[in-house]
Amino acid sequence: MLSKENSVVSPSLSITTKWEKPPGSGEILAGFLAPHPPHLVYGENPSQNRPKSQGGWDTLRWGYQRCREKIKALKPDVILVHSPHWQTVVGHHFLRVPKLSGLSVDPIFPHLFQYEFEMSVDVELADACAEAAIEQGLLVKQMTNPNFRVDYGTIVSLHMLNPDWDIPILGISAHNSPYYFSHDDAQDQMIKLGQATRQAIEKTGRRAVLAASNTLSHLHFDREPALPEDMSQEHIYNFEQYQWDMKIIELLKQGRWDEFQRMFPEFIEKTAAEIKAGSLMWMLSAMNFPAVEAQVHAYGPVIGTGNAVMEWDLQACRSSKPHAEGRL
Ligand code: 2X7
Ligand code: FE2
Repeated sequence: MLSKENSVVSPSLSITTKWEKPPGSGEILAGFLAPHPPHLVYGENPSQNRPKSQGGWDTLRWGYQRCREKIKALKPDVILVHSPHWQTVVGHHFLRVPKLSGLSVDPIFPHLFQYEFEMSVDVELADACAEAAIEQGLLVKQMTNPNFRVDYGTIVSLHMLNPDWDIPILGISAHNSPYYFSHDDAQDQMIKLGQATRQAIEKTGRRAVLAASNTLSHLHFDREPALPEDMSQEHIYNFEQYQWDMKIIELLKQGRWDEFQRMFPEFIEKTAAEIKAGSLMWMLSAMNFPAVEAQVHAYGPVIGTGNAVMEWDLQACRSSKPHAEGRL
């Protein structure tokens, strides 16, 4: 357990931490590309969401169903999620309140998402991540406001992966300032944040699952059908966006990381891809750009955007090929 005087609240503190679990025993079990259109929760009709639907976006929801079963079987200690809709201008922030609850509303789609959330946060891991990120030279802050309203990106990905909410979580913000400066600088920061996350997971002995809360192509329609879940109206924005998504999914699936990194800026430019926010790069870096074939559980449009639900099963890979992990 972290003692109070050792907790990380500011990058300027120098910290010596003591952890409950033996160091070095933690590992990342799996990573998921877990897009967060609020439509998916709306389509599920969970008790926490006030608006009610007649379903919709089934292919994506079926894909998430398979991920849930996998996560249940893995029994992780924690699920970490990086969300583009928790935007922080000064530094990378970590949720650091043990219990959070409240109402989260999507500002663009309030008629689809008004969700009463309740979650347990792994604050020890938040401290370890902050400490490791500071060592990487990143600007970091801990989010300690007990009344903090968690963003819909964090909630949708987590709900779709674990609707029982019986696993502690750790939310990480999207520090968007680097994007104003340069694309390369921004993604370099996400690579460092990923490395720091991995170090913290190992150090604290956590068995962790990661979630990158990102849509791929992000051009979307500016009008909704009268019934948002009318699937006869739903399709990808245009053929070019679809082709881009397929190209990127293939590279991700096969772990062709050099090509992926080369294409990344053009993909963002041509499709306004939400991976610009860095969630996917953070997760790939935390997983050390694994030489593992990823599983595509689903691909589908939401109001024209391209969404893939994908899984990197590192644990299965470790048991079959102990040296296969880590290409970069
Ligand atoms: O935040 C989103 C998104 N990324 C994609 C589609 C629709 C709504 O919200
Ligand atoms: Fe989004």
